[in-house]
Amino acid sequence: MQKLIEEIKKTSGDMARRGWAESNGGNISLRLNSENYAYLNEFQPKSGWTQLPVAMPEIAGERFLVTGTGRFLRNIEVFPEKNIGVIEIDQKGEAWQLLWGYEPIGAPTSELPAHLLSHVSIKQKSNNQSFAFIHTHPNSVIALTYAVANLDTKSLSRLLWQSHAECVVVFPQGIEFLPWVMAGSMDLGRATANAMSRRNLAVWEFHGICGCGRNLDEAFGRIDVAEKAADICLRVMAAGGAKKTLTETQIRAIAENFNCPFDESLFD
Ligand code: 2HA
Ligand code: ZN
Repeated sequence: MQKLIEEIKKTSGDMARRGWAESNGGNISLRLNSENYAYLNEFQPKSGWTQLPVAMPEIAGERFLVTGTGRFLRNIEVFPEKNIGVIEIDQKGEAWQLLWGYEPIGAPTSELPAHLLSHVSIKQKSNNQSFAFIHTHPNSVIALTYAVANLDTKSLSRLLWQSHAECVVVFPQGIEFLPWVMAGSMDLGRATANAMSRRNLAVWEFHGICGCGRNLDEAFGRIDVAEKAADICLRVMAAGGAKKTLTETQIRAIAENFNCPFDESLFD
């Protein structure tokens, strides 16, 4: 448990210092693997069962470390037990209860539908090897959703692949673009989980980005590279627009060189 707390402190502190997590913006969840169960088994549940908005039998019985609603990511380093909690899903995947955290009282992030539904997707697609999901508010990714007309998954993926040569290696499946939907809604949760079934990153128009990974470092790293590419892209636009760019042939060559099978359909 201490190791998990250290991991989430590192990630949340980095997110806050990068300016990705103003006020209570951004949230993190980590599906716990069985190594972490022993510690938590000693705890009495701290709450009754709260119904999930939809049944998720795929994650029945699973435990998640989740940041708290209304809590600030920048405070996790100082008071982890107030700002994060561990929830357990019941044996039918229909409800959650609190095992630890959110002191003195609290609940998981308002984006719980996006987190849990995405965990269903990433557990399946990774053959149970992916455990981390992050949602956050990085400036350049958000600004790009205002600055570029008619963004969609193809144009956004290509724009970022072209803006920074690392991108096709870090997110060869591209980045899903999700048109604006109300924060915290089931619609946003469903759309995000659907995106996570085929990609590791999804942009929420006018709002932020989500990323998944085997662990917090991988999820964070993917978002970090996408944000860097968005920042470069905006700087190029501010400098009068691209006079040249990485070509499709060069992007293909990079993907091949690093052995990254990428989503060809994004070049159609
Ligand atoms: O937790 O980021 O999208 C605050 C948010 C909602
Ligand atoms: Zn948000």
